[in-house]
Amino acid sequence: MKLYENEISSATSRVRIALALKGLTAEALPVTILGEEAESRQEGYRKIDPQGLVPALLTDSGVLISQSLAIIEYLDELRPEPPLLPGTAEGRALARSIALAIAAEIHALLPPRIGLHLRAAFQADTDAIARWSRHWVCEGIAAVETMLAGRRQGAFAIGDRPGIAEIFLFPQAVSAKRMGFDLAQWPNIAGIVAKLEAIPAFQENAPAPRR
Ligand SMILES: N[C@@H](CCC(=O)N[C@@H](CS)C(=O)NCC(=O)O)C(=O)O
Repeated sequence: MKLYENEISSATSRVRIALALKGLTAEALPVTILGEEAESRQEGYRKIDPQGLVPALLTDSGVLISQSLAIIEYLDELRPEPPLLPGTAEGRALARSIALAIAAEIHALLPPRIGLHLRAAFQADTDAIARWSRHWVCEGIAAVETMLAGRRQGAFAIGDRPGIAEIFLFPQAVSAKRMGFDLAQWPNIAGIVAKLEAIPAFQENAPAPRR
C-alpha cells in the first residue's frame, strides 16, 4: 500500500494512527499542501485525487481510496484486529457520528484551501483567517464535548478501547491545543486525549506542527 500524505495534515494523522493500531505499513508519498503552488493544487496530483486532498491510499491492487473515514474503514476490513468500530450497530453509528462531527463540521472548514479562498475572494488577512478557524474549532469541539457527555460509557469516547471516534478526535484536539485552547474547558475530551497521549500509535502519529 502507498499513502499520499502530508506530515502536518490532521486527516493524514488519522490514517497513520489507524495503520499503527493495526500493525500495517504504507509507503509514504509526500504531497505539499501549503500555498497557491502546492502539489495538491497541481494537475499532476488532481489526476490522482480530483479533490486535491491528502490522505489518499493506493491499495496493493492499484485502487485509490480518498477520504480518511473510507480509508480507515477499508483498513478495518482488511485487518479486522483490533477492531476500530464497536460491536453493536448503535455503537458503530455513535462512533461514526463523532468522527463526522469532527471531519465534516470542524476540520472541513480549516484546511489550507479554505484560507486561500477566504484571502482571495473576501480579502481576509492572516488575523481574520485565524479568527475564522478559532470560531469553528471552539464551536465544533464544544458540541462534541456535549455529545460525549451525554453518551459516553467507558474509558474512551465510545467504550473501553480506542477506535474511529478517538482516531478523529485526537488530531483535532492536538491542533486545538496548538491554537491556544485549554482542553480543560472540555473535561470529557481532555480526559480522553490524556489517555490517548500515552498510546504510542497516537503519540507518534500526531500531525506535525506548521513551521
Ligand atoms: N474529508 C477529508 C479531508 C482531507 C483534507 O482536507 N486534507 C487536507 C490536509 S488535512 C488537504 O489535503 N488540504 C489541501 C488543501 O486544503 O489545499 C478526509 O477526511 O480525508
